[in-house]
Order: sequence, then C-alpha cells, then structure tokens
Amino acid sequence: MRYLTAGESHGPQLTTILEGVPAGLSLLKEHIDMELARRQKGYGRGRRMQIEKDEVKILSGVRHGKTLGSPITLVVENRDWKHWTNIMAIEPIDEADEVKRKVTRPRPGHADLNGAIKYGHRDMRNVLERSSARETTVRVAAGAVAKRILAELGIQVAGHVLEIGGVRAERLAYESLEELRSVTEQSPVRCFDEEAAVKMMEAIDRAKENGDSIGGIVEVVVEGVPAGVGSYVHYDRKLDAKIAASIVSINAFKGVEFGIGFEAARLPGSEVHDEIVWSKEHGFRRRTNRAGGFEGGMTTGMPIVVRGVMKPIPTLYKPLESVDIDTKEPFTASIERSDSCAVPAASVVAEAVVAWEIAAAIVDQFGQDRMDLIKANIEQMRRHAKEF
Ligand code: EPS
Repeated sequence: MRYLTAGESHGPQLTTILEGVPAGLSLLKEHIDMELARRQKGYGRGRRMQIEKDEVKILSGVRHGKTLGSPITLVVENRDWKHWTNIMAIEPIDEADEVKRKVTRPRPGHADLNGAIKYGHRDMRNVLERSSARETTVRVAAGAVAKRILAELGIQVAGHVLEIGGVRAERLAYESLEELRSVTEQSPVRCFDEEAAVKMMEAIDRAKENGDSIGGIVEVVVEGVPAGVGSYVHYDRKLDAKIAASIVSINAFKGVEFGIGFEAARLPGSEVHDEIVWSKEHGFRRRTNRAGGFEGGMTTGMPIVVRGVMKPIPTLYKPLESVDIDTKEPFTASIERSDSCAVPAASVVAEAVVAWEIAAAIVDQFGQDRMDLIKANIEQMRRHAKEF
C-alpha cells in the first residue's frame, strides 16, 4: 500500500490517492470524517480552525460501502480558499498584485528559506503553501482507511499527549486502550492525566499571551498486532524503521523513540530487555514491554509503543531575527496567523501515520488483495504463534 498527497494550504483542496488498499473493506465517509474532526480539535489551535470544517469526498475506489481494490481518491476542500482565490490563482495574475503579496521574509524554523533556495522561488509563498501542516489533513484521511483495515483484524490504535511546554503527564497507567481513548477523547489537550491537562492549557495560554509557541511529546499505542510483522532480513523491511520515518515526516517532529527509548542509554541490559515467559493460554509473552513492541525490526506481539517529539510551531508573533531575501536587510517581525500549540492535533496525525505503516506491513505480509484472505491468514499466523 502506498499513497501520495497533493494540495496547497490555501488552494482549493487537498487530495490523496491510496494505492493497494485490499478489496472488500467496508469504508464509509463517516469513518474518515470522524478522524478529520478529531484532528481539528485541541486547545491552542488558531483562527484557521474556526474557518475549516474538514469533510471528505470519496471520489473513487469504493462502491456500495466496500473498497474495490482500485485506487481510492479522497478529497478535502479548503473553505479558506475563497479568501485566497487571487493570491492562489492557477492563472497568471496582475504583476503589481504579485509583487505586493510576495513573501520575502523567511521564518526561522520553517521550510521557507531552504525551500526557496532549492526550487529557486523568490516568493516564499510557493514554499510555505505546501510545507504547511494543513497537508496532514489528508494524511489523517489515509490513516482512517488504514485504521479500518486494522479494526477488521482486531487491532486497536490510540494516541495521546504526554507532555506540552515542559508540563509532563504523571498519571500514565490505564487499564485498557478503551479507557485511554475515552479519557483522552474528552480532554482538550488529549492527555490522560487530567491535572496535567489543566497545567498544559495554562502553559498554552501563557505562550499565546507572549506571542510564543510550545511543543511537546505524543505517544501512539497499538494493540493486537501478532508477533513477526516486519522483518530482520533487510533494512527496508524493518517495521520500526518505517514507523520512525513516518513519525519524523510529520511537520515539526524532530525525534522518535520506542518503549523506554532514550532511557535505554542510561540502564544496564538486565533492566532494558524484556524477559520471555510462556503459558499454554497465551503462548510466548514478555514480562515487561520496555522494547515497545519491537525486537529485530519485527513485532513481538506486545503493544507497540512509539513516541514523537514536536518542536514549537515556528510561526511566531514574537519576533526572531531573520533576513529579507530581496533586500538582504535583517528584520525581526513576521506576524502571521498561527496556532500557539498543535501537539493535541499532532497526536491524531501520529496515530494516522503509524496505523498506515502497520496496515501496509500487514497487507504486504498476509495476502495483499482481499480482506477475507488477509483475515484468514492473520488468524492462522496468530494460531501458529500461540502453538509454536
Ligand atoms: C499552518 C498555519 C495555520 C494553521 C495550519 C498550519 O494556517 P494558516 O496559515 O491558514 O493560518 O492553522 O493548520 C491547518 C490549516 C490545519 O488544518 O491543520 C502552517 O503554517 O503549517
């Protein structure tokens, strides 16, 4: 399975084409719209989210509520586009207008300057329109389809926020993914620890008052994936590596870890590796899950636990020093409409990209074309692992 996305932040629409989604998956517009709405929520979002109400149009690949095995086209319109028809026009516009609206002041931390140098753009709107995190809308749409595949195979995905602006969640233990999901779904910052959530919101308020932005850490947990998905035999078949790449590919993400992650650098091996136990009921299991569900690029059958760190959004009201690409004069003020914190929304994006990588690996490994065969094959694999 693979997908491409297209579309500018203030253009008419965002599009994704999904290739290789198996036939026979039940898929409704509501499944996707629900995920799009989750991504739009979250304390700390700016005015743009009051304009948009993201809704998908399924334009191919689905008939009578089931996937066909043919490419699936998903489209989400940008409501804001109607305010940008001249600036974002496909046709040439008046040169005076073009010069007047040119963006020549790169924001530190954004793709603006590197993108302009790379593609030779003198108007950095040509960069920022595509590098905008608006693009994550259709990545979430693609992830919603992946989640449908996983749900039919009894695999659950949940994302939540662990840290915002230096405020860490302390209450981390949950009984089930169901509990984690029901609590975080009600939380404006998608945090399981309700006391920390209040402090996170205060930190976001403070950042906003100061014209600043703050980042954080999100975690995605996936339960129900059988042991042995992915492979150790080649670098590009290691599933943890693919998941890591997908997390770092989310706008503003700078790092990723599995299980105890970077903490492993500070502990002896005896406190890092998970002891193996066996019972007739469950087959092989691990006593702990410090590895976060991966050993040797393959799933262990334990929950997959992956975290990503998001830097503060670089579009600031508070000025940072930069240089105008036309005049070469330094400047310090770059006022743009922005979110002060998008970490809660990013946790939904993280769920989507992780779900996509796992679904793609499963489809690849267990049958490819048809949901019924994939289901039968994965069941057989589960039995085989238990009886091993
Ligand atoms: C973004 C800037 C803001 C965000 C946007 C991402 O948009 P605008 O430039 O229109 O004010 O609201 O996020 C979304 C539109 C979205 O759907 O998440 C940026 O520069 O990355």
